[in-house]
Amino acid sequence: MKNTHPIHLELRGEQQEVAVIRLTRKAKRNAINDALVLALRTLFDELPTTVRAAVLDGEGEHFCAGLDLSELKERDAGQGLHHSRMWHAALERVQFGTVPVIAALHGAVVGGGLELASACHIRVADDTTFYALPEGTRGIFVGGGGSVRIPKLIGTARMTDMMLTGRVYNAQDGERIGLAQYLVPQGQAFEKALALAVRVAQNAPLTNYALMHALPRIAEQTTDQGLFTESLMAAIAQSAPEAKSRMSAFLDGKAAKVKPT
Ligand code: 1HE
Repeated sequence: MKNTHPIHLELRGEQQEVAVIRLTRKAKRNAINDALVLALRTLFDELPTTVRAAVLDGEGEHFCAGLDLSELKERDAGQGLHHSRMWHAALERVQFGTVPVIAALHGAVVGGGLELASACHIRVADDTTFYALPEGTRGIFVGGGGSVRIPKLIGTARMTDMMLTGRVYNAQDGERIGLAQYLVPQGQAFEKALALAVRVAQNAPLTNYALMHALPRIAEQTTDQGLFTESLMAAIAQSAPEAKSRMSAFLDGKAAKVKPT
C-alpha cells in the first residue's frame, strides 16, 4: 500500500497483480491540478512490477471535473504549450504504460476528465455518468490529448458538436456512441472494472502488450504496413512459452471454451 497524494494506490490480488488507482480530490470533484498531473505520471512510471492490470477510479460522486480551473492563471503561449505537453506526457504513460487500465466512471466525466478517461483502455460507466467538453464554453480548447483520442472513440462530428454546443451526454447515450464499453447500475462501476481487471491480469503479458502498443499503432498505419506489423506482433506473441502452454491446455481439454452469453 502506498499513498501518492493526490492519488491513492492500492494493490490487490494474491500476487498484487491489480493496481487500484484513485483520484483523491473529492472536495474539488477530482479536478486535475498540476500536482495531480505530475503524480499520475510518476505513479504510472513507477507501477510495481507485480501489477498486470489497473483500475482508475475517482473518489466521491464524480470521476473527474477536468482541469483545475483555479490554477488557470495567465500563461503566455509558451507556458500554455508546456502545460499541455505536461498533460500529454502523463496521459501517454496511462495509454502506453506497462498495463491495461480500466476506468470506473461515475458522475462528471468532463473536460480533462474525459481526456483522462479516453487514455484508458476500457471504460465502465454507471448510470450516474455524464460526459461533456465545457472547454468550448470556457473559451479554451482541449489540451490533454482529447482532440486525438476522443474522435477515435466517437468520431470528429460528435466531438465538434460537444464542444460547439456544450452538449452533455448521459450514461446511456455515452455507451451508445462509444464513450464507454460497459454500462452498469449506479454504484457498480468500480466492482465491474475490478472484475474486468482481475480477468485482464490473467492474460499472457505479451498479448496485453500487443493490444496496448501494437493495435493502436496498426490502426494508424496503411493497410500494407498494418498487416506487416500484425504479422510481426503475431509471430512474437505466439513464440512465447506462455502462448504454447495455453494452446496445449486447450487442446488437452483443460482450458475454458468460448461460451455464448
Ligand atoms: C472545481 C472544478 C474544476 C469543481 N476546477 N475547481 N471543467 C469544468 O468546466 C467543470 C466544472 N465543474 C462543474 O461543472 C461541477 O463542479 C461538477 C458538475 C463537476 C460537480 O458539481 P457539484 O455541484 O457536485 O460540485 P460544485 O459545487 O460545483 O464543486 C465543488 C467544489 O469543487 C467547488 O469548490 P468550493 O471551494 O466552492 O467547494 C468547485 O469550485 C470545485 N470544482 N470543478 C476547480 N474543474 C488539459 S486541458 C482540460 C481543460 C478542461 O478540463 S476545461 C473543463 C473544466
